[in-house]
Amino acid sequence: MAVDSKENKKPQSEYTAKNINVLKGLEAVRKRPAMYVGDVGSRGLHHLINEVVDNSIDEALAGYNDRVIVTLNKDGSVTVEDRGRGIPVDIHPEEKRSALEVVMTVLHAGGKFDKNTYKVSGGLHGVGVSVVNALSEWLEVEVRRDGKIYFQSYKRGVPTAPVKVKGNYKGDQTGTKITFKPDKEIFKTTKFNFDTVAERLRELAYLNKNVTLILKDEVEKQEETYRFKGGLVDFVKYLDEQRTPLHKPIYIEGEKENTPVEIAFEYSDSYSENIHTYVNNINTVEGGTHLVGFRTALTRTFNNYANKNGLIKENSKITLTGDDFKEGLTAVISVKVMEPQFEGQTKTKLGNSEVKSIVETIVGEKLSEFLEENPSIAKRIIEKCVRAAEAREAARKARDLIRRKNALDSLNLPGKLADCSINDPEHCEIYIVEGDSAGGSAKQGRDRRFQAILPIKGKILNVEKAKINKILENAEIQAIISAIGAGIGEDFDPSKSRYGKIILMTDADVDGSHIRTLLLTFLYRHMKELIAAGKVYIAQPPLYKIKKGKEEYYAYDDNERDKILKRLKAEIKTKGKTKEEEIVEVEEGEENPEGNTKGIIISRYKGLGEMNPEQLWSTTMNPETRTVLQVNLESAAAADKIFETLMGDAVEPRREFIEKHAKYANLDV
Ligand code: 0RA
Repeated sequence: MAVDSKENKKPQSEYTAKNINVLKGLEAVRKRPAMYVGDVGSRGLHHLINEVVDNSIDEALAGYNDRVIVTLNKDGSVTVEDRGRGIPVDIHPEEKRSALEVVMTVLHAGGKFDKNTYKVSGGLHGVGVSVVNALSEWLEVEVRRDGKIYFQSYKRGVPTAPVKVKGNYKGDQTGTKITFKPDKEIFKTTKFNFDTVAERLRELAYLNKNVTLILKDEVEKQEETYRFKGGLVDFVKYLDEQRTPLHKPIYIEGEKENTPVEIAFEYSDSYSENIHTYVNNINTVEGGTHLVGFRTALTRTFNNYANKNGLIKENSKITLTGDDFKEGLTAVISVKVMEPQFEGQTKTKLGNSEVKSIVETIVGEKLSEFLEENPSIAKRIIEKCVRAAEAREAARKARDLIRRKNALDSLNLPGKLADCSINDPEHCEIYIVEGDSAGGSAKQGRDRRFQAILPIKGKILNVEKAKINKILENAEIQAIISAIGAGIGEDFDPSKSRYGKIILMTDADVDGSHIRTLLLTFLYRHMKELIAAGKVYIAQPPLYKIKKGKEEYYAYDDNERDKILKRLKAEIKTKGKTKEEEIVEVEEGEENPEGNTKGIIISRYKGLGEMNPEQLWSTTMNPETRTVLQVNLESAAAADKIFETLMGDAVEPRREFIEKHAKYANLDV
């Protein structure tokens, strides 16, 4: 039975017009997929799953769904199955065809049905399942609703037939099941990564404590179930797994003006601050009004309590400022907003001004109550903040001392910086390069108009383990701060960055990746806004140069090397003069044993310094031909864990992490 049989009775012209609109919509998505899913690489690919899962979670937020199962199928497709109400199937009053078909084929149709839910309306989220459909080779949807199982399938977003009823189901379990195969004509890669999917599902499980999220991998035969009854409290414990907390997490929950607020936080013995904020399950990495409300209430409530209970000695000259409450704080803030406004460079900053006072009021009330009831925890936290205030004072002195020497100041650029000649930050980039010899090549190879080079000597300080005054005394770190020119600590102002791109260029070996991690840790802890604004990049130097006669090729990974080798060998063979065994592969520098010109010379770049300036320019620095990886904070919580794991004190988790990820690491053996 065709559910939308009415459609067939409609005048042909109107039906055709509808279809043309749908095709135009799909075409727009397929023409510029990056506008809808961010990019056509792995990130955009995984966004497809997130988009469908977000819809299932929206059903949970509306109170109708308690379980989502994501299955990575053997054929490369993905199934997302929920126990929500099921996508409506009745005839859509304006479109005059099944609402299911409309939701699946019309851009932005998904959210138009019921306004009274916490839907996502900005950024890359909430573009709708029709986008997933448009970017899939095929997609099948099955809806259980009103006792019937409805079905429709699509090819590249176009229905293959009207919605039909496949059968009936027993019981009263409604729901939606969507299976899609990402289109390889669109995506550069169509291989899903279990860990990437798992990370988002885990995050969603923390944020939605009533929902069970299950991830199944039919290829590798693995399965994970995420369900955290403690919600945000469990999230905070997880984030602080390797730190030593001063107390049990403090949990605050409340609702005002239809805006539910949920917060968990705790203080640990660490120096860094780790706050993760969410609006409607979206990670707002640039913060916003909810964060401001939280900080304001935190500072005021603790200060009031401390004064009232004589916890700050009157003669100590110490006033606790917002910064003193940051040290060692791990917090997760989750708010649900009906009509969120997202602002900022990456549209991940909450703009709704009313949310500040909502959060501020709820935290103010609930936290005062908590402190009254738990005086010993209150005392412990305040003592910690007083120590932070004292350290801040010491750091200020250290900074002033260094500043008197002008070492952090961009007016006094470091001697080894080769600056660019253009003055416009937007078009300028700085390469922070490992080692003087690579730095030298980079200086000669660069386009000096817009590329600056800052060579860094060896391993910079591990900021995860050092106090702020030690960090500021470090010469390499001083050079970076002064070259970037955006200040540090209380003076840090990302808009003052002298460069639009900060590109880290290190060797492709273990030391290089360690140095890169140290640099990233520093930027993440002290200049996070630059990362949030998408200004930090990682250069991708080639791993191999492959030479055949006068021809030269570069390979950026082993796969690419093998492809090039295969092609070159085939070329040599077809010329009929050489057998496979006669083709010699030698390392550059080694003598070619036979003096055989048919030989292929493979050189593995052990370090950037092995490349001459021209090679460095053409493979790694020329904007026309290079690849640079943009560092993002999409999974800031995960990044935080990784930095703590790799750079913190605990040894065992670091070993486990390295062992687990060793197969992905670029180990130079
Ligand atoms: C439109 C309206 C409603 C729900 C949905 C779409 C919906 C979409 C997806 C995608 C995956 N799972 C889904 N579940 C539901 C509201 C339903 C109603 O008003 O009954």
